[in-house]
Amino acid sequence: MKDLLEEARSLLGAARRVAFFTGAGISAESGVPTFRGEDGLWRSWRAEDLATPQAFRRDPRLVWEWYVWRRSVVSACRPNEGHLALARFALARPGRTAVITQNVDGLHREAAVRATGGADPASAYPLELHGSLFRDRCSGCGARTEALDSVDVSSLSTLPRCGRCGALLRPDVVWFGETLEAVVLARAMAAARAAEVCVVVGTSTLVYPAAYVPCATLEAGGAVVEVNPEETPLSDEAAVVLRGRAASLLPGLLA
Ligand code: BJW
Ligand code: ZN
Repeated sequence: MKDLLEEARSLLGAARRVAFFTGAGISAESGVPTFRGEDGLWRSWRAEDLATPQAFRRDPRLVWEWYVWRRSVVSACRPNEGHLALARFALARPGRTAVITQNVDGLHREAAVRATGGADPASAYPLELHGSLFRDRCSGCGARTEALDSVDVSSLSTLPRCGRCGALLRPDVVWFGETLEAVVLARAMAAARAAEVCVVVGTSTLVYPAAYVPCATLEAGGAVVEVNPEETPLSDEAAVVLRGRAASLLPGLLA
């Protein structure tokens, strides 16, 4: 492992531009559940019942109930040493580092704010491909708002509605069958193409089009470094695979 860590460090040292592509695994050690692991969310709930526009049309109360629970779980979680190491790396290389995440938990952003100690954290803010758990969006007109402090899920009539058009509000996340925000996806793909190294952390790389992000680095002649305790479909393509947990490995990799 020491040799592999050194190999990955030298790839990063030689790279002018670096992209990070992260998934649920980077937040696992903060206490945020992943989706597909042993204790993953999709082991206890069916994505079709909760994370599709059809599910929201069928039973918006049920979907809201699940997201209120998710918000309460994630609100109690703080960034771990992996998020913080990544944020420090990005802040030290403004304009040369892109943080691209599938996560909706806001922990990269919080890590950036913590790591600056008051200076401008923006260069370590992530591109959030799947939205944010802490924003709402109108299911009618699309207007976005900060997440409400509390949502009354006791009945359909108490669910939050848009102040502009009266349609139901929903969490501003990307469900299966929905398109990702085109500008955000385009910026992520451009950053991945421009990067000599893409560090892929804690994602099963099963969900598309997000999983095309590291492919863009590979197609442009760059290298992938994978940090994950388990094998993924991307592992064979990676120049270096670091088998282990993000919060343990990233501080050493990125110091
Ligand atoms: C650790 C660790 C530690 C553990 N340290 N690591 C092309 C091919 C095939 C299918 C499709 C395709 N194009 C589109 C599709 C369909 C679909 C899709 O991808 N399906 C596949 C699953 C088969 N995609 C979509 O529907 C997307 N939309 C779209 O394509 O629109 C165009 C279109 C429109 C209409 C019709 C047709 C096309 C949208 C996808 C939206 C995904 N949304 C979710 C929910 C977000 C909201 C919420 O959170 O509630 O996003 S699903 C869920 O999966 C979430 C995640 O962001 C995403 C990825 O999961 P992730 O992060 O990889 O987590 P896990 O759990 O899978 O993996 C964790 C990893 O961490 C594991 O590898 C562990 O080993 C590791 N780990 N501990 C480091 N400590
Ligand atoms: Zn509206």
